[in-house]
Amino acid sequence: MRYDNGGDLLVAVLRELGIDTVFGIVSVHNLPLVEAVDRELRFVPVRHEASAVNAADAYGRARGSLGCALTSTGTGAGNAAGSLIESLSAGSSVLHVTGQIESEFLGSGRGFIHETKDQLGMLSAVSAHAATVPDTERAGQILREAARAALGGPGGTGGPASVEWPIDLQYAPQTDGPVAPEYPAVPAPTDGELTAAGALLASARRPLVWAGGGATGARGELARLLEATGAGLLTSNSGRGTVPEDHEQVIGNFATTPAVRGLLADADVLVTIGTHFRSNETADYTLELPPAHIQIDLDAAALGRVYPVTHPLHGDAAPTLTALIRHAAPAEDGWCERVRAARADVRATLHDNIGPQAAICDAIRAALPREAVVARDVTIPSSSWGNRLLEMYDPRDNVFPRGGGIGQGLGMGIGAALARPDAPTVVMAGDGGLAVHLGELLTLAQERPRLTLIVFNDGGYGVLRNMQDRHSERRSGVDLVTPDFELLARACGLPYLRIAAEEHAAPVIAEAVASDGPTLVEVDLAALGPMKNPFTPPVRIPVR
Ligand SMILES: Cc1ncc(C[n+]2csc(CCOP(=O)(O)OP(=O)(O)O)c2C)c(N)n1
Repeated sequence: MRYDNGGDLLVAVLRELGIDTVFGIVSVHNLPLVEAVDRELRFVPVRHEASAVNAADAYGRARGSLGCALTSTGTGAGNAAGSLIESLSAGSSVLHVTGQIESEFLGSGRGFIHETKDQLGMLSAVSAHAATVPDTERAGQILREAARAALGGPGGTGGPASVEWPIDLQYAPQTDGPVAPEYPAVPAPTDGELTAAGALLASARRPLVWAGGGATGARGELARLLEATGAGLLTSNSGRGTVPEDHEQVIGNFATTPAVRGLLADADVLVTIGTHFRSNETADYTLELPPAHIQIDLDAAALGRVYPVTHPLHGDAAPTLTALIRHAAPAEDGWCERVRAARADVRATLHDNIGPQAAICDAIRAALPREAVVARDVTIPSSSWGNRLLEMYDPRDNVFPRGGGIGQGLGMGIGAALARPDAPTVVMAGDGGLAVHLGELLTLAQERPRLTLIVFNDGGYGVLRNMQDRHSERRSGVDLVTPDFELLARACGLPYLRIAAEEHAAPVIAEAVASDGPTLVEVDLAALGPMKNPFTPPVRIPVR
């Protein structure tokens, strides 16, 4: 197959991948790519390359597939790096295509416009896969290999894949031939390992299950395991919604609460599936887990990395769970009731602790259809209740920066909203996180997706302010100037609504979510009133 230039070839590959929307910033070093995408698909001109990657990342997450970002050489590619780190941390699927200087001058250090030192090395450091297009015969192959690496697919764990493409080669006619995809073999536990783990599961009287992001491909199997055993399900933040969170055995992302610690202390078998046991989900790895531990993971390095494992099962979640379920037996009388009681307890306690913000949590869930994306920046309302109490029914709806970097929520929300135009999207952001990429308000105003942006305004970096108030003698770098959000919304041509009291929450959020375009909702936290206790993150501070 021949194409007039690289842009036409990129469009053909994106169509194969089912991608209809691409996020990026145009440049002299990606012009043929941007023009072809804009002509044939949808090109969304965001205002910062980091947001292009965030939007592409969330587009992929919200569809359970892959997103694409286009950036420029040098500073443009460098600007993308922070968000590529987020995708690397999440194992999410981003195809990042970036420019490069003319192939003739590559690596010559002449100071060619936008040239940078070892761009491929930089991309390799922040991507799961990175490659350079070397000529006009192999661009299609390089792009497809990158997409395959990003998607993970059988045997792979996925992540961002970057392709740099010299500008002279982008302009040149391309030839492209079909290349049979080569997938690594999918690992699977041995029959002996499965039999031993099955025997342990069959003996379990008080089982618990813990699901991470690696379980999201085994939704039905996980639900069947819960039904067959009566086990309670804990999840990491990434595993949320794998089984809908209104299922009465789903305790969810509450592992470190007193009620769940009690349950963990009494459980006799724990089955964990595709989870990292991140520091913030295990109280810096101090959370105690039952010693009898069946751990399923596609990544051999994850087995036993954080917690000891008695029965490691190296394999894909769905087939491994299917094999295990054959051995499942019901728990002892009363266990399932304890699980349900713990579920109710942790939710009621948190609902109470967050004070007036509970009205906002309830209003979001009441206004949204069951399947709608909630994209969250790193702000106190996310960390305290958005990541736990606000129910999720599908992992594709649960978009948040797993690496904890602020400023990514709005870009992610825009990507998700354009990926899923049939349902409204909500973004939760703090005034501090929003300020990082305030320019994306203009992308929002331009593209006008069905997106409600809720800005929790506390005049600065609240979470660090709370930490300093608790542990330090003075505040440093946390009290910030915030814009008048009403004026800002007006300047951007965005509708604006305000929540300054609990009773505003339901009508305001219902109105915003019902709109067929964007709305900026400001929550005036000073007017709304405090939570019962100031929120501080679960990080260790040495005694000073
Ligand atoms: C990229 C990045 N820079 C710095 C931080 C440190 N940090 C974590 S939360 C936070 C404050 C966020 O403020 P805001 O969005 O207003 O939310 P609030 O804490 O006030 O709820 C900062 C600076 C971070 N997580 N990521």
